[in-house]
Amino acid sequence: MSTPGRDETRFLSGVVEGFYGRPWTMEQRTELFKREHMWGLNTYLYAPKDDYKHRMYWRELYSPEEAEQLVALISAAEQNQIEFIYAISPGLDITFSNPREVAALKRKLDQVKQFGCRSFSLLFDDIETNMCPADKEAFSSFAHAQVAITNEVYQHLGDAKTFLFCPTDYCAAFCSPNVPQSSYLQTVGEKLLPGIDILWTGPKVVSHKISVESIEEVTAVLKRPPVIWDNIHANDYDPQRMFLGPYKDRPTELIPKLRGVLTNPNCEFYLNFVAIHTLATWCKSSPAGEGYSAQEALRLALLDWMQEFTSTDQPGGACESASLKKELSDEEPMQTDVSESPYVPGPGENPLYTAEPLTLDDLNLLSDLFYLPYEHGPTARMMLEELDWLKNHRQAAAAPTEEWCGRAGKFDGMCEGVVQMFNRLSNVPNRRVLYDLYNYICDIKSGVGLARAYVKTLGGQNQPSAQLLNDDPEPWGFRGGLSGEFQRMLPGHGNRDLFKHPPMTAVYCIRPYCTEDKVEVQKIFKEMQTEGDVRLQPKLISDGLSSCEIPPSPQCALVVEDDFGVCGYALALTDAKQAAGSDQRPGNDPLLKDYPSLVVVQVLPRVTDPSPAKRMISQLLSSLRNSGSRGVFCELRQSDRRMLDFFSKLGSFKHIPMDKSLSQDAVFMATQL
Ligand code: GDL
Repeated sequence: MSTPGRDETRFLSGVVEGFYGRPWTMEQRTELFKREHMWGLNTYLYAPKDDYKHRMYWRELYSPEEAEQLVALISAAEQNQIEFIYAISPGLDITFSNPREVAALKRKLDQVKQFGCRSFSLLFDDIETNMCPADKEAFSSFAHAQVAITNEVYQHLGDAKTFLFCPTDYCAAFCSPNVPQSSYLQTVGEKLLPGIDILWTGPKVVSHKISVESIEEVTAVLKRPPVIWDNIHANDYDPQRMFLGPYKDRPTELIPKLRGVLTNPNCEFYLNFVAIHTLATWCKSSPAGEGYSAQEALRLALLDWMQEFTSTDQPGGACESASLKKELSDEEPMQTDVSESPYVPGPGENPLYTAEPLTLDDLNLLSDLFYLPYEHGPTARMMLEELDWLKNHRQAAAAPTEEWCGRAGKFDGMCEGVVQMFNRLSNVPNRRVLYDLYNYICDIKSGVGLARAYVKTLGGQNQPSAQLLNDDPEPWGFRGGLSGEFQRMLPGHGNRDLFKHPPMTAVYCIRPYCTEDKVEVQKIFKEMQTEGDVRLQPKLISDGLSSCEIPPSPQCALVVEDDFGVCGYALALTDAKQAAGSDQRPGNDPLLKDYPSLVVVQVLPRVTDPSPAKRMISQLLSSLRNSGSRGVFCELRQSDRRMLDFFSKLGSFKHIPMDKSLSQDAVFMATQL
C-alpha cells in the first residue's frame, strides 16, 4: 500500500525523547525544535517512557488542558519544519487479540491526529515476551501479534506521513540465535506492511560502533533499511554519567543505507547541546565529501555551546534573577536595597567577589571527563594513566624519585584544573544549564579530590589519616551508595572500568567448523589444558570432542576467528550416551536422562570479550533444540575458572550436584532446552 504523504527518500534525522525518567517540558521541546531546525535536523519522536499516557496509561485520552499543550507543541514543530512523530507504547499490558484493545489504540491515535499530528509510531521495546493465553490462541508468535495490530492501526490511520515500529528485539544482542536467523525479525520483515519503518539500536542497546555490514545484515531480514534509534548519549541507566562527547563510531557510509537516525540522548535537556549538534554535523557530512571528524564536530559544538553558557536572556539566567528582583522591589520597596547605590568596599575591606568567566578549555575538559559510554576523553584518560603510574611506581621505603615528584605535580595540576573548571562553571550566567550539570560536576570534583589527596599521601605530603584513609570518613569519602556497595562485591563485572578494560574493538567471525580446523582446535584445547590442569584429570567426555577423537554431531560445531586466526570453538553432541559409555562412565547416568546433549566451548585468553563464546553457545543450543533434545550439559574442571565463570554468568546453566566418585574434580552444569 503506498501512502500519499510518505517520502521514502527523506532521511529522518533528529531526536527521540525515549528515555526513562522525568520527561522534558513543553518549553524545552519547543526550544529543541528551534535548535534542530537551525542545525538542519528534521524529526522529533515523542516517546517519553514515563509520561503517563504514552506507556503506562496508554488507553487514556488526553484531557482538554493536555490537548491544548499538545496542539501547541505539534504546531511549534511544524513552524520549525520538524516532523512530529507521536509514539505510543501499549506493550506493558495490551491483549493483542481483543478487538476492544485495538479500538482503544485507534481511538487514542485518532485523538492525536486531531491535534494536527501526521506521523505515528508503535513501540514494543522493553516488554515481557510471553503472551497471555488468549493471545497464544490467536497468534502463532509474539511477532505475529505485534505485526497484526501494527498493520491494522497503520491502515486505520490511512495517510500517515511516517509510521515507525519498534520491535521487541531491537538490537542484534537480543536476537536469537542471531540477526539473520531470528524468527522474530523474519516475521516482522515479511509481514509488516512495506510503508512501515523499523527502529533499530544497532549491535547492542547502547552500541559502541555501528558498522555498515551490521546494517546490511539487518536490512536483509527486515526487508527495508532501519531507522537508527541511537542510545549513544542516553544516560538514564546510570545516575553518575552524562555524555558530552561527539557523535562517533558510526561511519557516514551508513547514511545512504539507512532510513534515518534519531538520537535518544541525556535525560537532562540542557546537556544535549553536543549530542544533537554533532549528530547534525554527521548527518550533513556525505561520505563522498570531506568526511566526518568527530573531533572537529566536537570543536564546532563546543564553540557554539560557549554562547549558551554566557547568554543571560533565559529564564533562570542572571538577568532574569535581576529583573525578578526588580519586580519584587516594585512591590515591596521597603524590603530591598535596590534603590541604594551598589556597595563599594572601602580600603582594608574585603574586595567584591568577581566571577571568572568560563573558557573554551573548561568546556573541552568537561566533555573529556564526561565523554562517551565506552570511552573517556583524552584528558580523562591521561589523568587515569598518571594516577595508575604514580600508584605503581612508589616504593614505600624510599623517598619519592624526582620523576615521581614531577609527575605527581603534573597530576595535581590536572586535578586543580578540574576544580577551577567547577568554580568557573558554577558562576555562569545561564543557571538552567548549570543546574542540569551540577550533580555531575560536583561528583567529579569530589572524585578527583580523593585521588589528589591520595597522591599527596603517597608522596608523604599528607598524613594518611587526613582525608581518605581515615577510619571514620565523611560520607563523601565513600561514594556510590548502596548500589555502589553491591557493585563492589561482584566479581569482574562490578569492577569493570573503561581504563583497565577498554571495550573490545576486535571483529570476530563465527563460522561452521570444517576438517581443516582440526589442528587449530586441538592446539587451542592443548593450550587451555596446560593453562589449567596439566594432568588432564579427571578425564572428561568433552576432552574427546575437543581433541577431535569424537566427531561432533551435524550442525553442532563452530569456530570463531579473529585477525590472527581461529581463537575458539564450540562443539556439541546431540546424544552423549555413546561417548559416555566409551569413557567407562555409566551410560544410564541420571544426568544423561534429563540432559542427553553435551556442549564444550573454549576460547583463547586473548579473547577477553565474552560475546563470541555467548553467540556460539546460543547457536549450538538452538541446533540442539531443533534436533529434539530436551537438555544439554557441560563438564568443566574446577581449575577452569574462566569457563566456570562464563557458564555461571550465562544464567541459564545450573550446577548439577554429582556423586563425588563420578565427578572427582569436575563440575557439571546443565540447562533444559
Ligand atoms: C532502552 C530503551 C530506552 C532507554 C535506553 C537506554 C530502546 C529502544 N529502549 O532499551 O527507552 O532510554 O534503553 O537506557 O532503546
